[in-house]
Amino acid sequence: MQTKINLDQFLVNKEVTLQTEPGLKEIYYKLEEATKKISHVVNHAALVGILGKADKENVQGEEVMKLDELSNDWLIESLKSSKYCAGVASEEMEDFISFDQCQNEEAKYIVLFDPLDGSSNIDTCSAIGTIFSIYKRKSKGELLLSDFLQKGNDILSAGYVIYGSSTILVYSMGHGVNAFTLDHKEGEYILSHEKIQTPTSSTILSISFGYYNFYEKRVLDFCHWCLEEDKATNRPLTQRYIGSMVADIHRNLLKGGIFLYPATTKSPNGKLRLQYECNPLSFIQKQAGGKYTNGISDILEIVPTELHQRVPIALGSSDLVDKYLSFK
Ligand code: P6P
Repeated sequence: MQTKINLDQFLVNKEVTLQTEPGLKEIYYKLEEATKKISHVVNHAALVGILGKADKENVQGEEVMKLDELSNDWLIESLKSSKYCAGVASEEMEDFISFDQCQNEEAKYIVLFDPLDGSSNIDTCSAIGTIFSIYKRKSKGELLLSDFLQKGNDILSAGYVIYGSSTILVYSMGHGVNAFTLDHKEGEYILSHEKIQTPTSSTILSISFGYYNFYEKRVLDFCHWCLEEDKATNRPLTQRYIGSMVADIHRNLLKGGIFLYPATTKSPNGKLRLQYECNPLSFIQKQAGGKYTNGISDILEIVPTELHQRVPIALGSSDLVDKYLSFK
């Protein structure tokens, strides 16, 4: 019987980054605290809805709020209580928030998150997720917008929590990718996947063909290549698209595959946000041996110009990303 290791024990005993950045342990404790609450309420979403309608209160004894607003508030509340966190930015909020402690020297970190990505899928019980990234602040004193506009290669740590048939926290601090499954009985994240490496090749293509008529030629050429029959290269690929990025990315991380949300004639920058989705998930891919691109260059090298900017993205198994990039 394998010895159970929880996330806190793993961070203290195995995460080398904590030797130079000890404050990250508390930041992760706060992320655990908030995402355990989110997991509970997401797993009872329908009940929350019913209770809210009948008694005007949800299972948490609070005024019913949309689950993504509730998740956003819980993440802010938890991170605000850490002396190491100077402030946060959320995909749900226009501007970043500075915490009272931001002037203190210990408040070295900032956290950006999408509190409940894919929340439109919650009423059909599809997997959704929280996506986060942690940077060291660059400024002294008051937090500045520039602190939140650092490129993805400056990420100190990033990850996501997928709320599906299990709740799994996947993270990296630049020394590989590890995943922890929430043991609801014990209320702990337990190590379940160590040193994840995404397969270099795969038979999974994740893209929405709803925009088929709005994609540029190279995207369609790649898709046609994926769907051609060629036994030697295991084609045609299988098409899997959930419409919840964390769910699509997590499946592909473990099984291999390529996920694309390209630019379209209607959305020339695509839909997905650089700071809240593309950078943290590309950071994870990089650590798991996968590849990631905006179709032209390294997403993690893009210097953001605004907090909510969008970028086209393709990421996953290196062979498939290389093939995609070979189409011009
Ligand atoms: P579409 C969810 O709204 C999301 O931000 C991602 O999680 C997901 O990959 C994408 O949008 C789905 O977008 O246009 O296919 O509905």
